[in-house]
Amino acid sequence: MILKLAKILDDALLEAREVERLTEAHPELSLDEAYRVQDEGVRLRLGRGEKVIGLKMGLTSKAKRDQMKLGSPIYGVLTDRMQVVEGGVFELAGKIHPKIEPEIAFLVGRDLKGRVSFDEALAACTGVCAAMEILDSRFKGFKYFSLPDVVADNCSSAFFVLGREIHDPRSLDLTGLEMVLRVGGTEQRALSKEISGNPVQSLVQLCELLDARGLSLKAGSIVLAGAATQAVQLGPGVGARLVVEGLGEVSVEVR
Ligand code: OOG
Ligand code: MG
Repeated sequence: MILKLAKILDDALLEAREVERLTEAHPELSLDEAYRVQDEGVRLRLGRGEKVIGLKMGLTSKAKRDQMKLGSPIYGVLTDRMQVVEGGVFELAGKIHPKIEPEIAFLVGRDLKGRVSFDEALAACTGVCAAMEILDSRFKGFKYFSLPDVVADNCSSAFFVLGREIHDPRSLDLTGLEMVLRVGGTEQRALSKEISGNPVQSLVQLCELLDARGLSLKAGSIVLAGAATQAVQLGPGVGARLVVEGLGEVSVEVR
């Protein structure tokens, strides 16, 4: 069943097509099984030459948990093909119903195994930057799904873009940075503490989630800490630009 479900989502991704939530046909799908579907989906992508370059945390802010009506943090995988160049063009062609959201990303310089403290997580980070994640749920409507659905679907992840300025995470107070995301005429604002109280705490939570599955965070990983505000729908000709106080900006053009 795991491989079959992974194939359904992988085909949807390749064909840019919405599918029914997996729990419609498999209401018994557990969170553990959902992570195995995610693993299998990643394996299919590695088979096509993609490389894992990091992980993303999801639902680490109240704004996101409220938007998706889901309760707890989850993680997904980032591959090299998901990275959009900063200031580059994001093509809507071949996408389903993409949304963009404001994030903070960490560069992790050494392996983090087992459960880690806040200070251990911070000490392992070699850099922090502004980032945006582009979500593109493979599920119909991109409005409602359960935790196992979204975990199986690699937590809706599709693309991400990192700011060019890399800062030392120890040189900034990561709780009070103002984040302003402008998409077309809309504006989303939040302080960075909306992400897990402090985005470093998202790394602590990620290590906990990985450890529970017998996995660990690898040196060299990029980690998206989760969105500070709700995600915003992308449309043609609508640029997206995030400015994070102290970390600079990150933008994409949308066509
Ligand atoms: C789930 C992914 C959430 C975040 O930053 O909170 C996420 C979704 O909203 O579809 O990436
Ligand atoms: Mg996100």
